[in-house]
Amino acid sequence: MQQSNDRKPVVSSAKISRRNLLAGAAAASIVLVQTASGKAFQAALTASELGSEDPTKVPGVPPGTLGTRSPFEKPTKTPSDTSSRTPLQDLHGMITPSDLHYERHHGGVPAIDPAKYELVIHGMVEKPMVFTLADLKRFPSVSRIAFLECSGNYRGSSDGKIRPQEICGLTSQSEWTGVALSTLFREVGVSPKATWFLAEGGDAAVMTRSVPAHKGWDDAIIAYAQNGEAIRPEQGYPVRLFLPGWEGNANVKWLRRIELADAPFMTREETSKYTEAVGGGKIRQFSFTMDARSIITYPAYPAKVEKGWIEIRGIAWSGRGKVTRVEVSTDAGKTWQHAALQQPVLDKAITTFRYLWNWDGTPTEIMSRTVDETGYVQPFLKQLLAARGGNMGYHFNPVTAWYLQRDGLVLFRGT
Ligand SMILES: Nc1nc2c(c(=O)[nH]1)N[C@H]1C(S)=C(S)[C@@H](COP(=O)(O)O)O[C@H]1N2
Ligand SMILES: [Mo]
Repeated sequence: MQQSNDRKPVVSSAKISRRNLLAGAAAASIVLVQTASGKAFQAALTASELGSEDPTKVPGVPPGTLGTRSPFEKPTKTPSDTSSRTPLQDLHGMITPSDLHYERHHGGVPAIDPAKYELVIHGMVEKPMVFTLADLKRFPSVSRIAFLECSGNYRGSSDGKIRPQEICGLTSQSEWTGVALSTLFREVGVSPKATWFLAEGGDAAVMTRSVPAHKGWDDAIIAYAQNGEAIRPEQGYPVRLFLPGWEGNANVKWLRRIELADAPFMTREETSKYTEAVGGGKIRQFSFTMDARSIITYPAYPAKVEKGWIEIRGIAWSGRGKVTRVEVSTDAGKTWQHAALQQPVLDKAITTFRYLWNWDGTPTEIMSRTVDETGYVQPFLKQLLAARGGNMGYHFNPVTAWYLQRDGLVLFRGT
């Protein structure tokens, strides 16, 4: 929908046409059969779409067994064989709807019966133990809102036609609930000499990672819930390891075993994968912390804007702690202004930001960068490449620039 009144923010390019509306009604018929009220809703929708019914003149749809997304709204992830990406440009606020949380799996999503689920904790402990899901739920619970991000979360494009979803949609945020790993460490009596633990998944990849024991004592969660309900199968049902601020890969899903030791295990995911060249012939290993990052999600490709007031919106996060500042530039990086941060700003969590800007219609580049509480400043791509000896790889968090063309189309620009 386009707006001609240039004192108001301009709304992005999606046009509401009769065709879109009909497609929406068709989607409704598929989705809504699951609910008792589905047929009624579909009928009401079709009628109002055709303009033959005034929704204030007919009874609405009765309550159902499951809520539904409006059939007019169709945010989707973009799946490949190995991952699927969150549509960052279609979302609002700090929580990712659970069905839009990104997915990354090395051997597909396993089907695990929660009644048969067991977590073994052994190795350098006083008393090796096996926990059922019910056992885990009896321990004191903790909840925390934090982001998760794959360390392979960067893509660029030469023609500029790439959305936030493709650039960095391998990040999402949920409220995670479970038992603190430190609670279980005390239960089994972890030896003070144990400095690492192995986390092993019960999927076809039997994915394993070594994690420093201090993270287990500090803030690791053995999570069984996400955004108020049981963790989704794609996120590790019934139980995953959640390591706030640390690279996605180490957050082992479908967790079935933890082994305490005094050295890392040197698994495939920390030797041949998930290591990165840092220049000077050196390779960095066990680079767990996700660096600070941000991206403007509006206006962003494929949005088209008009001159006048635009609320620049985006998300910012840091695995090192809280976001203290997001700076926005609307003149290709020459000058920077402070964006407003939505409160509360949480530790190791996605924060939304906004900056009101009056575009005079001259082509320009807009961009954002995060500064976190450690003083770390999100770098430009050329700085990252210089520091890494020209190598691309994991842990790429460059500033993303968007080019506003004269006609208002917004295109990706590398930095
Ligand atoms: N068991 C197991 N755990 C896993 C994976 C996997 O394939 N198997 N993928 C890892 C990777 S690479 C990432 S980025 C995150 C993705 O978590 P998500 O799918 O819940 O977003 O899980 C990690 N944990
Ligand atoms: Mo990942």
